[in-house]
Parts: sequence; structure tokens; C-alpha cells
Amino acid sequence: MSTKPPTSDIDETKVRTTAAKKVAVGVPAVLHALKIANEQMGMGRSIQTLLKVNQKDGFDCPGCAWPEEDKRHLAEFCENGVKAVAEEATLRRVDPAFFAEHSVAELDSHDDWWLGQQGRITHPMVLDEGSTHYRPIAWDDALREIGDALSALKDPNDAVFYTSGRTSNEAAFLYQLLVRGLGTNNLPDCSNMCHESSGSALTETIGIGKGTVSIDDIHNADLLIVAGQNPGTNHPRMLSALEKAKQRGATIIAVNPLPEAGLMRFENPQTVRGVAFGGTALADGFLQIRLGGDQALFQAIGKHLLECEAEQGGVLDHEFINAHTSGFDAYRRLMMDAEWSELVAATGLQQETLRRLGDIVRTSTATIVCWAMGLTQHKHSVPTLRDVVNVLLLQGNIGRSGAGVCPVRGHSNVQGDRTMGIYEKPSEAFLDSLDREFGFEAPRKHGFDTVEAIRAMRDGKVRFFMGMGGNFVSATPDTGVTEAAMRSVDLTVQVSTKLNRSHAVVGKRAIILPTLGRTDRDQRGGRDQRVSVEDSMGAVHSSRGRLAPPSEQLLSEVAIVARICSHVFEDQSTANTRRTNAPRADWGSLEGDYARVREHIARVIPGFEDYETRIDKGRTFFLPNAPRDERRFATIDGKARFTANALQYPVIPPGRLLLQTLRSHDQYNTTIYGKDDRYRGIHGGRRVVMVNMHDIAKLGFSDGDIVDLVSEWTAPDGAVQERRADEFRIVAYSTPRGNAAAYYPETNVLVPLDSIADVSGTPTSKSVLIRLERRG
Ligand SMILES: Nc1nc2c(c(=O)[nH]1)N[C@H]1C(S)=C(S)[C@@H](COP(=O)(O)OP(=O)(O)OC[C@H]3O[C@@H](n4cnc5c(=O)[nH]c(N)nc54)[C@H](O)[C@@H]3O)O[C@H]1N2
Ligand SMILES: Nc1nc2c(c(=O)[nH]1)N[C@H]1C(S)=C(S)[C@@H](COP(=O)(O)OP(=O)(O)OC[C@H]3O[C@@H](n4cnc5c(=O)[nH]c(N)nc54)[C@H](O)[C@@H]3O)O[C@H]1N2
Ligand SMILES: [Mo]
Repeated sequence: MSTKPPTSDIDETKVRTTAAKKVAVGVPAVLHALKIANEQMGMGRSIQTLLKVNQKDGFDCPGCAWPEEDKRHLAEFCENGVKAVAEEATLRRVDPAFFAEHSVAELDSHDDWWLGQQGRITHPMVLDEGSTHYRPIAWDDALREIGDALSALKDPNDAVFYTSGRTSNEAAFLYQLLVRGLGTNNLPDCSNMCHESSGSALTETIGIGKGTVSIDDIHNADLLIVAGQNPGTNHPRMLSALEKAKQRGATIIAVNPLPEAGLMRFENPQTVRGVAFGGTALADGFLQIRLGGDQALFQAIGKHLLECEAEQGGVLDHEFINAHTSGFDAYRRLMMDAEWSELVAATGLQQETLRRLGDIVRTSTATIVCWAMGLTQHKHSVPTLRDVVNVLLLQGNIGRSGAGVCPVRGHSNVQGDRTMGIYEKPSEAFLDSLDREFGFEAPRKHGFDTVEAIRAMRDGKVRFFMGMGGNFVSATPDTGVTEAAMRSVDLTVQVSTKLNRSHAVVGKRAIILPTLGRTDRDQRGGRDQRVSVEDSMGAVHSSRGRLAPPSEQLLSEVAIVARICSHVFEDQSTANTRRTNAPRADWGSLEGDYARVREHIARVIPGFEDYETRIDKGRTFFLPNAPRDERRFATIDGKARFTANALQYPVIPPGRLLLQTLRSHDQYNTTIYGKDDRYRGIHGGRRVVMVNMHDIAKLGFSDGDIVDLVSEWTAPDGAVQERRADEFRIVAYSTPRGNAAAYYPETNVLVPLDSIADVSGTPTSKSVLIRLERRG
């Protein structure tokens, strides 16, 4: 089998469809994953690498943030984990010869699949202003140029520093220190597009922006509601945990517009039973909800519980409500007044079904609600999640075994990055602590989130952009606007492992800094370094790569940031001597031994005391979680807060569809592993739009027709704007009437920059109003 990259883009005329699958994982998943691993890195390296995923002395899987179980299996096997690893451990290389061969314009003409499949970047590269091709640049020159550009800024707020969620705790901590040392909080991150709505709603209501459950809680739950999440593809290891809960008697309810395979039936490749007997039917109930109907669903549950309490009593946990919460009366009044007819219209589910779900919740002894992007990427996501919290508070389902909130995070260290201070709105306590440790005064003014950063670039206010990982140009909304915005910046810098569109759509001058990934051995100061990460449930552990890096030229993220810090905060030869308010640290020693970085973290961030020993020898420790551990709620009134939220849901005008943009089974965000979405029965291409068969007929189309997707957006000034994505094939699919689905990032061109969630500012990627237009 060849490890060579593809030479042409995806041929979208080759799309085939088959029946959607009901079973996830199992033997086909093992075979598919091994095929991809073999193509990227050959069999020997595949096996050597895969044996080390999520083992106590190995590396943290760069796939998702789902925690490791305590007793790890020999190969914590997960198809999409294998694909994530294979992408990084690939033997394919993007070297200076590659850049000499392909102009930047040519790179931009390719699709995301072709770009990502070319392999690991091996050398620092620069694109001079007006040049057509990148050329190699020495590390020292590149880092000095970056330092000089930062020092020359008239206002530090003219710079933007993006972070994706793979960056280690150590690198993230230094990076935010660099940024605050320069004098800005412009730290947008992928979280702004991801779980920001969860953070906003949870901080306000329970006083912590994270979930409150552990993996044991999942195992011990009596009822698990999994809403707006496709774990079979995006968090496959979660299915093992759900299976265990199920074996212990838990009820699992899936809430989703699509019947996603993993939730319907799951074959565990780790157990003989899973493979031989056709798997476990995971979900006991599947509620095919309308897009954006979840606030109504949780209000319906709340209303049902309150009505039952009024009739017969014994439903609510009055002790908990009295001792630990505020706002109950206002919430109760609003729910008692809610109209069933409206809850039915918003969800598209019958009152009978909503009542039955309410009864399952009523009789549950311990309930957990899990969710991901289906609940966070709507205009009304924050009120939706507040209503999730309301339901849990009614029965005291926070801070006891088997119960709580479980926002399932995306990137493998996105939660850790936040803990380390990657946040445009840092708390005063965090900044105070940073000031004390580094002897300077960090800026207090809040910075730009992702959408605000794009607006500032669009308006010509940004001179410098740096991306610590990720693919800003493809991942963000309104591709046309964002690309033009990025091109207006003077200098753009990407710290990356693999090639992507953010290397092709750049500022006037652009630098690529190639870096080590999780699987790579990181040797500094003459020994192997480890980094550390935090999973979706607040457990921190170390990660150490074992593979020979793709090139001797690579620097770790920690080393890159430490050297930039040294240039801007220390270098006496530049304008920096005038920088009086700069953080003080021994930058050289930090890059030589990451334990020195952890010493700083241990002093600055609560919960990291004795950091080094607590991650030693593969150990894991849990960060304090006041709601979970002590039922203590750091909200404005010190209570868990019931909130009364006016009901919202999308209204779809006639002839239009509401589009959700989601992930296929063969992609990791903007990284496209392959051309198939196996579970949904879509093969060989990605430009498809899934539509209910009755809508297809009603709109005058047929399955297989090629259409343009045209998004319609009424701007704040009342003007109607249109955005277009060309040539999508209609696929008849099981989705509620009026709802459609298509893959991201291809559809990001349709998401208006100003279409964001209230409070959290997250782009409404799961709620885009479109019409279908026939081609030609
Ligand atoms: N293999 C793989 N793993 C990944 C990723 C990846 O791309 N590939 N990405 C990682 C990242 S960063 C993240 S954030 C997570 C994403 O994990 P998910 O949130 O599972 O990802 P999406 O594909 O966006 O799927 C959204 C799900 O919500 C449903 N949904 C959409 N709108 C609604 C709604 O209004 N209500 C309800 N109830 N459901 C709705 C969709 O049908 C779909 O099942 O996965 C992480 N893990
Ligand atoms: N329409 C729509 N848009 C969305 C979403 C959606 O559901 N719909 N989802 C949103 C979500 S949830 C998220 S999290 C964002 C994701 O946004 P990003 O995190 O910005 O995007 P990724 O595709 O995960 O980034 C992939 C790139 O990261 C780099 N990389 C990988 N590993 C490493 C590493 O270890 N170090 C460094 N320095 N670089 C590395 C590689 O160069 C790779 O090309 O997209 C958001 N955008
Ligand atoms: Mo995400």
C-alpha cells in the first residue's frame, strides 16, 4: 500500500449513497481505521504508535477530550482516535521542495482534503510580500522578525492571538503570558465557536464553566440524556462508558434531529460480546427533535415535573432547592404558564412523547444530561442550557453520584487551555495571581473573541495575527468575509503541524512555524519532555510522544513561545529596553525544562499545587469542582440559580430550510481524513445536503439533484443578505421536516458573521436559513 499523498481534489461527481447504518464501531471500524493508518504511516509504525495511545506512559490521544477509563485497555481502541493519530504520525512530508513546487495561489485552489493529506510541515517558511511562493527561513530570523513586529506595534490591541484546543497546558500558559505581557487580552480560541455557550450558561447558573460529572458518574447514572451530540463519530470512547452505564441499568435517551448510528446501536470492539452478538442497543428512546427545539424540550420536562409535584408531590428535591438554589419561584411560575401547544410546535414532538420523557426524568434516581454542538451553536443556546440546568436543579441532580451536567468537549485539551488562561475575558483573580508571579501588570480590558477578532480584521484594525494551531480561515464563519479580513493583516504567523487553508489565505507577509505534535518525541535540555492536558471531566495527566519527529527542524510549542517571549521581553538590542511593564521569567530555562513552567502554573492557578508529583508516573489528578465536590456555587448570590427564560425557537419561512453544519465520520474539524460518512451511508464526496424526502418533493426537487445552497440573512439594519455555496447534491435523509444538514467547513461560507448566539457570541453553525436553487 502506498503512503503517497493524493494528486487531485475530491471528485464530487462520484458521490454514492447507501442506506444509513444503525450500528456503530465493531469490526468494520477496526478495519477502516487500520487501512487509513497503513496508508499514512505503514504497518510497523502504525502498530508501534497505536499501542501507546492513552496508555499511562504514552501520549494523550489528539482526537477528543473524552476521559480515559481508569483501567485502560491495551489499545484504547477508537476508530477516529486512530485516524487522528495517523494524520499526525504520517510519513508524508511538506518540505521546502513542496513549497517551491506549489504556489500559494495553487494551494488555495485545492480543497481541504488535498491540503491536509500532503503531510507534516518540516521547515519554518516565510512568504515575502508580493511573492508567489513560500521560501525557507532560519528559526532565529523568523522568531526575531516576529518579536520585532510585536515590539513595533503602536497598540498591543492591534494584534490577535488565536488558539486551537490541542495546545498543551505548558504551551498555553506561556502563550497567554506572552500576550498579556504585550498588553492585550486578544486571545480568541476555538472554544468561542464550540462550547462557549456552555461556559456562559454554567458559570452564570452553577458558578463553574465546566461540567460536574466524572466518568464514574456516567457509569452510575440512572438516566442519561444525550442531546445534540454524535458520539459514534466524535467521541467514540464515550460509547463504552454509555454501554457500561446501560449494563448497570441506566436508561439512555437520544435527542437529535438525525438518527445517529452510535446512539442507536453500538458494538464494542473491546469485548467479545460486542463483536459476536450484534452489540448493545444503547438508546432506549430516540426523540427526533427539530433543530433548535431543545429549549422547549427542557421546558416541557420542567413543566411536567412541576405539574406532577403540584398534583401528587414527591417529585422535587425540596431540601436541595431550599438549601442551595435561588430563583425557584420565578422559574416555576413561568413553567406553569408555558403553553403545551407551543412546546409541541417548537420540538415537533407530540405532547404525549414529551410527557413520557418527563415521566422517565421524574422516576430517575440520578440524571445526567450530556451535550455537544447541537445545543451550543444556536442563537438561543445560552437560554437552552440554562433550561437544562433548571431541570437538573429541580431534583437535586448536581453534586451527587450519577448526576450532573456533562458538556462533552471537543479538542483534546480545549478545557485545559481555558484553565491556563486562554480567554479573552480573564477573571480579576487570575490576573492578580499572574501579576504577582511575574512582577508586571496584566491588562484588564477584555479582548476580542473569534467573531470580534474577524470584525476587527475586516475593519482594518489588526496588524498582526498569530494562530497557535488550528485553521482559523476554514473553521470560522463567513468564509468570504474572513478571508478578505485575514488578507488585510500585515503579518500572519501560523504554528502548525499540517498544511491547511490558513497557510494559503494569509496576510501581506506570512510565516509558518512547524511544530511537534502529541505523538512526537520532544527532547529539550538533553532529555525527553512531557506536557500535560486536562480532559472533559477536569482530570489532568501527562502526555509524552515516542515517535521520531518528522524533521529535526521542528521546535515544540513551548520552545517557540519561550523564544518569542525572550525576544520581546528581554532582548536589549531592540526597542524593548523601553518596555517597562513586562513579565519577568527565566525564559531559557523554561524551554529547557517544562517542569519549570509547571512550577509557575502551580503557583498561579488554584488546584495545581504540587503539579509535578501529581502527574508523575502516569498519574491523574482531578481539579477541584465546587458544585460537584461540595455543592458550593460561586455565582453572584452564592446559590445554584434557577433562571426564567423566555422560550425561543427558530421559525422557518415557507420554501426555506434550516441548515445545520456538522461533521462527517471521516473528518476532524477542518482536517478531512477521507471521503466517506460511513454511518450515514454517504460515500466518495462531501458536497451533499441531507433533506427530508417530503421537503425535497414539496420544493420541486428529486433525490440526487444538484443545487446551490443560498443562505438568507436579515442584517441588523434590515437589509437581506445572500451567501452562496455552489453545487451540492440533494440526499434524501431522515431529518425533521424543514431541517437540513451539510458538512462543515464547506458550508461556512453560508454562516453570516453577525449570526451569533446571544451572550456567548458563538456562530450559529447549527441554524442557517437557506433555500435550494437549481443549477443552470
Ligand atoms: N472524529 C472526530 N472527532 C471529533 C471532532 C471531529 O471533527 N471528528 N471534532 C471535535 C470537536 S472540536 C467537537 S466540538 C466535537 C463535536 O461533536 P458533535 O457535537 O457531536 O459534532 P457535530 O458533527 O457538530 O454534531 C452535532 C450533533 O448534534 C445534532 N444536532 C444539530 N442541531 C441540533 C439541535 O438543534 N438539537 C439537537 N438535539 N441536536 C442537534 C446533529 O444532528 C449531530 O448529531 O467533537 C470532537 N471530536
Ligand atoms: N460551520 C461550522 N463551523 C465550525 C463548527 C461547526 O460545527 N460548524 N465547529 C466549530 C468548532 S466546535 C471548533 S472546535 C472549530 C475548530 O477550529 P480549529 O481548532 O481552528 O480547527 P482544526 O481543524 O481542528 O485545526 C486543524 C489544524 O490544527 C493544526 N494542528 C493539529 N495538531 C496540532 C498541534 O498539536 N499543534 C499545533 N500547533 N497545530 C496543530 C494542523 O495544522 C491542522 O491543520 O471549528 C468551529 N467551526
Ligand atoms: Mo469544538
